[in-house]
Amino acid sequence: MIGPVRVMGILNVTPDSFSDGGCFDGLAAALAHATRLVDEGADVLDIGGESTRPGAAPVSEAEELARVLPVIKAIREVISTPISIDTMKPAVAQAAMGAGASIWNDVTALSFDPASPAVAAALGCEVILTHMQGDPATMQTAPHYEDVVTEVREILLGRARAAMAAGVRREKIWLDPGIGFGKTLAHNLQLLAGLDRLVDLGFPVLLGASRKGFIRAIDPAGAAGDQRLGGSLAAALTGAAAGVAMVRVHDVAETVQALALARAVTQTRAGAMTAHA
Ligand code: HH2
Repeated sequence: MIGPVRVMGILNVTPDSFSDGGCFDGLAAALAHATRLVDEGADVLDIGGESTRPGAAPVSEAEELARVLPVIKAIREVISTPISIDTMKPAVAQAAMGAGASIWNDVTALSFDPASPAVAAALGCEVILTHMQGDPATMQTAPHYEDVVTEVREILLGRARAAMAAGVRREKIWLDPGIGFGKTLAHNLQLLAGLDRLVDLGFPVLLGASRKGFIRAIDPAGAAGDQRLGGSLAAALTGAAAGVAMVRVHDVAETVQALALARAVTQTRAGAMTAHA
């Protein structure tokens, strides 16, 4: 049975994002895009000011703050949907919470700065711990695992324990396998196939596969970034079937529709089975 899956809409405020960068860097455009994502059914808005695509260069704290804070403040004035801040820097997370965000989405799983777990605990916010091998600049060079599902599971469990040891409450923690973060196509497919083993840990799981490069690798037509809707929906449905609690996507309306259909079918099947019992 497919349960309810929340949808996190992506709002990048970076000039170099691989999928929609540069389009939404103006404040009015960012607000319009946020409004659209919410109208389409987004349950959370994920705002990021530093690209983490493979090979991306780091951004200074000041630059990241200048990109995200005005956007968070502007959205908070007119939209009540929860906001997550996609950052690895504790100071950015802290400022974002002050401006109205309530979730810290950290692709380094609170490991970029030794102070991160304690800052997350003090903020009392929800935290998304994402698995990444290496860092964005080099992570796709030669990713290696003996058993990617087991290793990602153990590393995330270790990061969750570190967060809890620093005072983050268990119910505030989300886990994310980090599709594309230091993974080959085979690793990404193994993680999608083994999502249930991550869900089994008992933390809510977030899946971020939308428009990622592995979809191009598997598409006979080699689809560009904004032509990966089919693969993105297939990944979201795979996650839903495995029990993930939220998917991080660019195409909110289409994802909401696909998830609703898949859920309705499993509910109908369950109803039919009850009727036959
Ligand atoms: N992927 C990206 C960024 N943030 N956060 C989580 N929790 N999980 C992910 O899989 C994830 C993430 C990369 O995707 P995108 O935002 O589209 O690109 P960019 O980093 O260039 O903004």
